[in-house]
Amino acid sequence: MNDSKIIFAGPVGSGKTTAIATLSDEPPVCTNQIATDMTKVRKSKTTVAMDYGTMTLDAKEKIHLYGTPGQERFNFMWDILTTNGLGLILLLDNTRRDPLNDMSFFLESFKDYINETSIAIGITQTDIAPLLKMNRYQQKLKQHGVSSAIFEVDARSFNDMSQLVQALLFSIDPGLEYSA
Ligand SMILES: Nc1nc2c(ncn2[C@@H]2O[C@H](COP(=O)(O)OP(=O)(O)OP(=O)(O)O)[C@@H](O)[C@H]2O)c(=O)[nH]1
Ligand SMILES: [Mg+2]
Repeated sequence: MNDSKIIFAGPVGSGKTTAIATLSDEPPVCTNQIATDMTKVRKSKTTVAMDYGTMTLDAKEKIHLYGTPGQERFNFMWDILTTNGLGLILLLDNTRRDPLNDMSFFLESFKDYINETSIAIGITQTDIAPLLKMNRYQQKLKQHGVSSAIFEVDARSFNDMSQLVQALLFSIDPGLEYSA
């Protein structure tokens, strides 16, 4: 797999598939299947393997976007997809019961990858459930020893998602620029 890739992770319904569809230059590849379990309560379809899209960096270089399945039972894909790459975008769904706990879970699950690369965090669905105080997220990040940009985003918004990608790229190399 190409080195110029970004991984999207986060719980079911946090907007990973939507974000890749929003950002991708080409129609994305997705592996959404009808949900047959608890996931169904939240939405009808869920990713079972991965999402894939691309975007152009610096008018020349392509960045490959990979979305992971949110369901833990597909977590073998998390390891497969986090080989190499530039960094991780963690999407958290603010309507879930405990988004701070979700953040801890994913920081822990992707710990090695985050240590080797970089991370940026987007909190979605804040139009439905009001955002917890941002400093609660910052404190939790600190407890994990992680430094990350963190924004309220809507995965359906190109502007929001490209801001998040830019923050990730900036944390890797302030010279990298994404030409939206
Ligand atoms: N209201 C609102 N809806 C959002 C926002 N961000 C994403 N969505 C919607 O939330 C849903 C997210 O679904 P997906 O993109 O399939 O979520 P996912 O993270 O890929 O989920 P899994 O593949 O099951 O892990 C979609 O219906 C989006 O349109 C937001 O900020 N506000
Ligand atoms: Mg998905």
